[in-house]
Amino acid sequence: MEILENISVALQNGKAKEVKKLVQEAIDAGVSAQQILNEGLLSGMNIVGIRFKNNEIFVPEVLVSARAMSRGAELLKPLLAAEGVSASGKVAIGTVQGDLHDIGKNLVKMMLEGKGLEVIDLGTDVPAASFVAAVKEQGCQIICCSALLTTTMGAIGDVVKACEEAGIRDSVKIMVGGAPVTDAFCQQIGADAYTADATSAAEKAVELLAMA
Ligand code: B1M
Repeated sequence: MEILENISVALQNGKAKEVKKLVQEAIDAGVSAQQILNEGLLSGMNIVGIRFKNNEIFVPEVLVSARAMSRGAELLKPLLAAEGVSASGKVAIGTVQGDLHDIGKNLVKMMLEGKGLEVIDLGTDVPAASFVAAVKEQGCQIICCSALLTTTMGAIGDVVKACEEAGIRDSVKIMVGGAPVTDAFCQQIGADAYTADATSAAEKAVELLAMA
C-alpha cells in the first residue's frame, strides 16, 4: 500500500512531522493501526537497522528515525488500545542494565496498557535490584525485561537470579524479549516466557495473569 511505503520512507529519512502527518492520513483512510505499525513504522525501522549495521548511517541518523517512530506510534496508541481486551494486573517493564534501546520496550508498554494493565516503566539501563524493588514495593505480578544487545542479554539472567535471592521468584512471572533474545535463552536462564513482538507479549501477560 503506497501510504505505508511513504511512512516507511519518511521514517528512514527521520522526518518526524511527515511521519506523523502520513500516519494520520492512513488512520483517516481506514488502514488498521496494527498494519500501520507493522508495514509502515516497523518496516522502516528494520531498514534503518540494516543501514546502521552496514555503516551507511550512524547514531545521529538512527536517533532521528527513532524519534520519528515514536511520533507516529503516539498516534496509534489509543487505536491499538481500543482493539485490546480489558484485563487487570500490574507489570514492571524496563530495558536491562547496560542497554539504552527503548523503542521496542515502549511498544510493549503501549500494548500492555492497551490490554488494561497498569505498567510501571522503569526506563532503560535498569539494574536487577530495581526490578526486584518494583515487585516488593509496588506489587508488580509480572516483570518484562527487554534487551537489544547480545552483550546485555545476560543481564536478564541477573534479574531472574536477583528475584530468587530476594525470595520473590514464586510470586512473579518474568517475561523476556528483544531482538537477540530467543525461547531457548529464556529457558536457559529460567525465565517464564519469551515473546517475539509487542502484541504477543501483551497477550502472554494477560494469559499469565489469568493463570495466577
Ligand atoms: Co542500537 N544496535 N546500538 N541503537 N540499534 C542494534 C540493536 C543493532 C542490532 C544494530 C546493528 O548492528 N544492526 C546492534 C546490536 C548488535 C548486537 O548486539 N549483536 C546495535 C548496536 C551495536 C548499538 C550500539 C553498541 C552502537 C554503538 O554505539 N556503537 C549502541 C549501544 C547503546 C547501548 O544501549 N548501550 C546503540 C545505540 C543505538 C541508538 C541510541 C542510536 C538507537 C536507540 C534509540 C532508542 O531506542 N531510543 C539504536 C537503534 C534504534 C538500533 C536499531 C537500529 C533499531 C532498534 C529498534 O528500536 N528496533 C537496532 C537494529 C535493529 O534492531 N534492526 C540496533 C525497533 C523495535 C520496535 O524493535 O526493539 O526489537 P525491538 O522490539 C521488538 C521486539 O524485539 C519485541 O517487541 C518489539 C516490537 O514488536 N520486544 C519485546 C522488545 N523488547 C521486548 C520485551 C518483551 C517482549 C518483547 O518483554 C516481555
